[in-house]
Amino acid sequence: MSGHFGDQAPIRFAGREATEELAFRHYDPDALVLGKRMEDHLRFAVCYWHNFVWPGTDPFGGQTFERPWFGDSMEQARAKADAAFEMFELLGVPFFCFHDRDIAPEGATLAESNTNVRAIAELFARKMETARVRLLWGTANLFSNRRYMAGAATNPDPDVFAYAAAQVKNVLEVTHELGGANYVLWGGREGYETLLNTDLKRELQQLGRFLTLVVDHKHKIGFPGTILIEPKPQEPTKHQYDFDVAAVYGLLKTYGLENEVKVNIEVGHAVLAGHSFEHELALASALGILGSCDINRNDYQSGWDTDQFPNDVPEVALALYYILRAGGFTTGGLNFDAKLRRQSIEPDDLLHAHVGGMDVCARALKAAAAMLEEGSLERFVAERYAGWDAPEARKMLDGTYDLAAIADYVERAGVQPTPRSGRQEYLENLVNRFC
Ligand code: XLS
Ligand code: NI
Ligand code: NI
Repeated sequence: MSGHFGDQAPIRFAGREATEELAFRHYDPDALVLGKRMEDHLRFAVCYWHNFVWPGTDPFGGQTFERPWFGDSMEQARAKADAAFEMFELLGVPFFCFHDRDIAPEGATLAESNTNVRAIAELFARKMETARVRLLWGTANLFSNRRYMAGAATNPDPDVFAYAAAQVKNVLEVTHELGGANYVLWGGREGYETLLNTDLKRELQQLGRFLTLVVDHKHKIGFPGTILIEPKPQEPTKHQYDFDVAAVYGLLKTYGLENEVKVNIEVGHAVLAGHSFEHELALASALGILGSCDINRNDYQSGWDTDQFPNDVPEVALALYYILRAGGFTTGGLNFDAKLRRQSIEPDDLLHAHVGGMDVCARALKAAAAMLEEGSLERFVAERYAGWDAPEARKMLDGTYDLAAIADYVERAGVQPTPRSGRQEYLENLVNRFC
């Protein structure tokens, strides 16, 4: 059948020697890595918005993509769904993700918008009877419409809070009905531009209440998926309340939600926050809130969210190393929240982008698994902290010793710390042997 992607056949694993351009050279869904199928480790998802909605604009230029489904009618929304499912099948990805406003046009009222979303969700459900793609997560767009210019949950106007809550209720229910594995809340505009017009304390309380409402509703409808917050430090608002993993954890603790909500960590957002991706992953894992990832990268020279497809194997390998160490994904996965460059206007540019990204992640997975199996990295860290197994060291942590007892111990035992090398260069060389 000829569709948006012409007569392109489904893209298959053909190995390193593949001669066709559109083939997987490393991503072999059934290959076992650490005893688990590659597909089940990586849990790739394609995002609806950048691929099928974004017109290719930049701050200086308008639309560059000409997709037949661009427009505001339900007929175009259905054509868009056809193209999306065609691409999911060609790539063989196990998951996709969407915002309510990606899939269906906004109506004059919320009721009308919700009806549109539902109609397309029903179309998805019918397509999913035969397609193998599943829903990784759904989310509500609480940032594009001008009503949200001063935030959604953190808006000074309670009517906006109410509207956003009603919108989330609809998408959470649709996500549940489609068997979604997670529901994502990205802060969108939950932040502020200037303190001069902002009651920061009140806005944080509103945000806490909003999150609690979402979690309560999840339980009420019996949604078994995970609620995820996606941290981002700036863009769109100057000061975002969900700046990074640490800030989100603080919010969750404050509102007693640390066992209810996890994080969806995006590479580019981590970089914008002045962290590395693996820092955010390791911290989330240490705090018990590692949920899922948006695996698009940023340009290191540009100070904004450029949402590019991953293409740096060592960078992704380190990230996957920490994901594997955390036990891998349960409900989460790797979502390509990535967009083409605006000159890539051919339909098959979308395929090349995803195939490349999936192959990079597959190579990185193999490298990360090898690092873990070989074990030197883990051993080095374990040995570095081995002193803490000594009885006197334990007493300092378990409460046996107070400050005075520790001082006593230092005197009694003649404690004299000896500095040891952190061996960073040796460890970096070690990592490079696997990538
Ligand atoms: C924006 C975010 C957004 C979320 C979903 O920077 O990455 O795309 O992933 O709302
Ligand atoms: Ni982003
Ligand atoms: Ni994202």
